[in-house]
Amino acid sequence: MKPETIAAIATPPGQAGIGIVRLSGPQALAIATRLFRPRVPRPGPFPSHRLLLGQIIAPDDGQVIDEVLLAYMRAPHSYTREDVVEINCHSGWAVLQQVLNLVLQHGARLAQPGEFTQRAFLAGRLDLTQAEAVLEVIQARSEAGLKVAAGHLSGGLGQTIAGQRQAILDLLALVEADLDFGEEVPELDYQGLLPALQSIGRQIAALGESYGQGRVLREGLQVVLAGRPNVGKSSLLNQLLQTERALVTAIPGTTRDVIAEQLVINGLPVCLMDTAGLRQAEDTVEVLGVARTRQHLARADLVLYLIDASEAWQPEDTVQLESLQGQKILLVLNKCDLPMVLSKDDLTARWPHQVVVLSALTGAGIPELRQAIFQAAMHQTLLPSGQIVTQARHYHHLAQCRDCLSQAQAQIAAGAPPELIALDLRAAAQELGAILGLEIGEEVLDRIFSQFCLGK
Ligand SMILES: Nc1nc2c(ncn2[C@@H]2O[C@H](COP(=O)(O)OP(=O)(O)OP(=O)(O)O)[C@@H](O)[C@H]2O)c(=O)[nH]1
Ligand SMILES: [Mg+2]
Repeated sequence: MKPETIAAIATPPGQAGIGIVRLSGPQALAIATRLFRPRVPRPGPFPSHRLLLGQIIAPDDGQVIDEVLLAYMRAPHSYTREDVVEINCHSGWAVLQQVLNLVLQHGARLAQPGEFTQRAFLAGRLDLTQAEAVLEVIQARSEAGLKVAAGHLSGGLGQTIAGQRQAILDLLALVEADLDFGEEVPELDYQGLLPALQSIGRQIAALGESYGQGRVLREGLQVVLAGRPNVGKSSLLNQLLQTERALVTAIPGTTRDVIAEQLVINGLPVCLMDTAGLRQAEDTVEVLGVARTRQHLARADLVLYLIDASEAWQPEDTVQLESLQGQKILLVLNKCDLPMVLSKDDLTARWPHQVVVLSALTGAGIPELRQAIFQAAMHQTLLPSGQIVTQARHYHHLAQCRDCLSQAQAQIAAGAPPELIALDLRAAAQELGAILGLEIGEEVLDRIFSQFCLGK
């Protein structure tokens, strides 16, 4: 069966200079030539990879819908490897909708979200990591995130994974040869496979571990401002954002709800959350506020714990800090513009956390804080391959692969039958294959591509 021709508006809704209606499939050119009248008619076949000026005209009544630039990309030299037509219209709701309706009336059907990219994947133009990277590029919220996404799009991660998969398959081939032709080939030294297996296992584990950093690049670092009331959390939020976003008063318990704002530090996306001061709350609203603070603290990638430098150390801070054990904490010694009762040394002597001294009021120490936040996010050194995993799906398969490889090593060490070793190696290779989109179910593919926008 011939594939259907799909069409969608590929640009976001709203008024703008240009909006694009995109078609892909065997009927794309036939539909376009029925609706498009070029300014300069040319004999011969429709030129590929050229922008042509002309009009979109409704064939029924001859009404001119818009003046457009049309590009035809002949298969297989297109995004989907099918015939693709892009009609660059003026971007307004009515124009784009009318052009799309005409296209649909003349034989195309409306594309599902992500269906263009899905076709590119199914045609083998992209592996699944690259197809997923298309969405990652679109959604990137920072320079650093975009850089990683662009690397994935150009196939870097896919190649790394494919290389590891091939290494596992090579080992599997040795084991299978031993199983099938045991008598005819020299005996396989199973212990001799261990160093190679360990090396692959280490690389897979390192790739999996990069997900911590990858998730931050993709979703942003979740930073929570915490501390007793009145220590200057809201003031610090405002100072970092350079706006008067949160209310600041000298009354303890001013902030009740969590205020979340985005900022970018050295290209790193950060979600900064101001919270209600931690104390034995007095009224219902404050009790709810403190409970909410605790929820956000539990999910934080980094806690900025503020302490008022103009006051003596409060036992409550000891309690709060101890309750945050196991979390990544930066101690912020605020109000350094006032006579300081507490010093940086007092804190470093007592706590294992990094200390930044600043004034949320004057802005002194803010560059140092920004740097410390960035360093905290980038604590992991990049892998030699420079690859970072940003998708939970990839992380999951890498973890499974790593377990299969460990299992294979354990089997070899225990002198288990080769059939069992082969089983583990095959499973490990399958996990990496799933990342690349090999041997993967339609349901999983649909789920991946349904996250895309229409027209991509
Ligand atoms: N001198 C000085 N005062 C500050 C500084 N930071 C905050 N303050 C003052 O401290 C008081 C409390 O500041 P907030 O930012 O509202 O403190 P908070 O931690 O958000 O307080 P809650 O919302 O009640 O938990 C205000 O009067 C601020 O002006 C600082 O660096 N220096
Ligand atoms: Mg506040």
